Amino acid sequence: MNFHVLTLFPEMIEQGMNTSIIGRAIAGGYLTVQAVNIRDFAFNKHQKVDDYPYGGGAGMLMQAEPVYLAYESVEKKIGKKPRVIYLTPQGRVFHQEMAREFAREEDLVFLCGHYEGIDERVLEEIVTDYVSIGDYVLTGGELPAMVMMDSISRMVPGVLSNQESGETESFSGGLLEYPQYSRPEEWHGRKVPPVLLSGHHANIDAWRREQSLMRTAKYRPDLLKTADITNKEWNLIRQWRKEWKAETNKE
Ligand code: 6GU
Repeated sequence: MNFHVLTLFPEMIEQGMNTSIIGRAIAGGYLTVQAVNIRDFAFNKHQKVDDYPYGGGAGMLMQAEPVYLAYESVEKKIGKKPRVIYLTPQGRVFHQEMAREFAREEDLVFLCGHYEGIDERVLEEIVTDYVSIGDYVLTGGELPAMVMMDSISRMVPGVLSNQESGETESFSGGLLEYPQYSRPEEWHGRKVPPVLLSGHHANIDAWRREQSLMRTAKYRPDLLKTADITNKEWNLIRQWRKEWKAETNKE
């Protein structure tokens, strides 16, 4: 996977993507991350890339031409038209399935906006996907681009070891992850659930499944609709809900 990031803050991308698992994947040749400085394509004396919006209004806009030339430098380099993701709160909200799908591309371009946005015409000409990372406003697209690159990377073959494998984690099977414990057996008076020390693997799997179901039902009930849940498990969830309701009525 080759990531190309069109940005006014290339250091932010370079600093942010060189640590931990992503850094290891870059060193191992599974990923490349190239930050393209849009300012390098501002062909005026002051390297200015922004201007006032026609019709008035607050703030400045990024101009079309430097963004286009930065994009074109990537297109020329890779010799094809890649998918171009524009990070914007107006986009589709990013989720795990999108990460899985983007991970199948050979090249991805991220376009990071700043100021009050980018001239609409260059967006119409180069952007293939408008993506948001959630319903809140950030000052620029760099953090969202890094969030997306992180989650896409871990879906790329070779980036995670078998040990770290993406598949048994939160959101696989559509449920939240079960709680985990390591040594010591007791900490601050809190004991590790005895079943985990039993060595009985079927019981451990059953306990973990139940914990996942319980957490999802409690904290993210919206996820239950699309998760793989048996009829027996639905009965269990209904039972818990009755109990939780009884508890809240007591308080
Ligand atoms: Cl992709 N960009 C900005 N500026 N703010 C956001 C966002 C993106 N996603 C959520 N908030």
